[in-house]
Amino acid sequence: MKKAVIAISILLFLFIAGCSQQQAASSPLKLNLGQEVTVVIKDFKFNPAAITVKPGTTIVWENQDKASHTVKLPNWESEELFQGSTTKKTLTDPGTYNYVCGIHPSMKGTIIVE
Ligand SMILES: [Cu+2]
Repeated sequence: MKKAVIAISILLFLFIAGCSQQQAASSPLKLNLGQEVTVVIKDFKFNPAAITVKPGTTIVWENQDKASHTVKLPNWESEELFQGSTTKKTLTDPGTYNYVCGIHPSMKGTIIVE
């Protein structure tokens, strides 16, 4: 009886160890959920213009200009941001995201998700 309990315990341990290893292998990326990075829009510039973040980071853009701006990524555009307003976007897929202001396309920024 005691041997059976020990055998079951060992099997259970191996099973759990196997499961957690499999999980680690299938999700190599650690998401940075809840983390925020702020980009200030001022004098018709994104500041900082280029940032590198971990997957799951939320980017917050804050417009301090009197002029309105937007944040236009390849697959998403914010609504018009008036002075003092913010918008945010969470990026989970690794890659390089070049973006512009939809109203003033000469304003450029880059987010690298690695
Ligand atoms: Cu603009």
